[in-house]
Amino acid sequence: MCTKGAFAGLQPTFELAISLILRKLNHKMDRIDFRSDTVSWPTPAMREAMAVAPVGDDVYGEDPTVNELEALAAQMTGKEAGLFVSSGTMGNLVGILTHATRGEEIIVGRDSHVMLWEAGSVAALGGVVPLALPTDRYGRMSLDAVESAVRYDDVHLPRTRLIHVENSYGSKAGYPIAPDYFAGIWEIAQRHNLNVHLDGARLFNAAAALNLDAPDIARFVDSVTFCLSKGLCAPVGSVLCGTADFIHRARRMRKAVGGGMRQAGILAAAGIVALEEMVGRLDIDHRNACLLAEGLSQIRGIEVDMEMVRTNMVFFSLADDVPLDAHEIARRMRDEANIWVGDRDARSFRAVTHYWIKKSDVEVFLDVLGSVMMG
Ligand code: TLP
Repeated sequence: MCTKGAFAGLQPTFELAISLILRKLNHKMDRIDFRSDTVSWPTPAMREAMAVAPVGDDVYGEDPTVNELEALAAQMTGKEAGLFVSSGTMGNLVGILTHATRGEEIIVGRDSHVMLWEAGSVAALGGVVPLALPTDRYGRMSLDAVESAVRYDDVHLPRTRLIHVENSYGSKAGYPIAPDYFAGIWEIAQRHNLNVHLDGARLFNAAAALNLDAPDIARFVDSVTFCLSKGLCAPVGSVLCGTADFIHRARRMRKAVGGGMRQAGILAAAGIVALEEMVGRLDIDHRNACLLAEGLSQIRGIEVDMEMVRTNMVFFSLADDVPLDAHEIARRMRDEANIWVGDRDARSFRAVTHYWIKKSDVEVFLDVLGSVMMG
């Protein structure tokens, strides 16, 4: 039976509530999770901002916190307007379907996130045809191949509408691609009257690694989506940015795919903290990734391509003479030391650094992997 007033007199202060939550979480923090930066938890400052955020109905455009986040995101990417979406996948889907419609074609790297990890959504839901090109070691399509892939006007052919690019490039160890590549893509797009969309899930990592500001990269694209919920630690969300007119149209597409949220200011509040407090510290994650890679290269049987370690990801693999497989190694690290690493396939791994991975965790990771490798 629910007794009225059972909690009377129990009025914890806000600080007490936050400290109780954090204490409750602490026992889980023993886990050291390198699988992705998506596993990063919201910071205490985010939880606090979420609790006090002013909210409204965002589908009516009346949530002040969402509006503030969208304006801040637009400013930080050098675009006119922003649109808060639930995920990077939704940002790409809404962005691409706002540019291109059924039967139109997008030119895209064949190992890009949108091709490999988004459930084929642009084709499945939007009827958009991907023309997938190979990429080089860093995630760049050849500019000649892009130019030749643009269709001429013929009733038999899909109409080319968009070039899709990514930075940092996830499947190439999160490599940060320098802006001259995007300038080249942009020139092709201008010549053929195409648009360019950037999957900048980790745009701020790329910019930090290149010692640039995000607009130095995003100026070469019509639209960009970046994630708040990866290295920036927010619990949910991405922002799609572009011209005011583009975002106006994208808002309708977001509604169509079920992405219209109501009192989303609760989530956007964490996003604002992410942009204000977390962008400037990404270099720390990059330094930890470097440290990790250097340590890995000292472990017998581990191979790591140091040139590719530029942001917060380290891809590494097992030498041919190592009898163990990557799944077994990952399982043992998890079971024996509560350290989680991504096993990409039977011979290779991905480790991603983020706010909740400290330098000392990198050292523990190296110790544990070293001993698992020895037997
Ligand atoms: N990437 C995730 C997994 O899906 C692989 C990860 O752990 O790295 N673009 C890029 C470049 C991404 O890496 C991701 C997520 C997304 C888009 C999608 O973001 P979400 O997961 O928010 O839909």
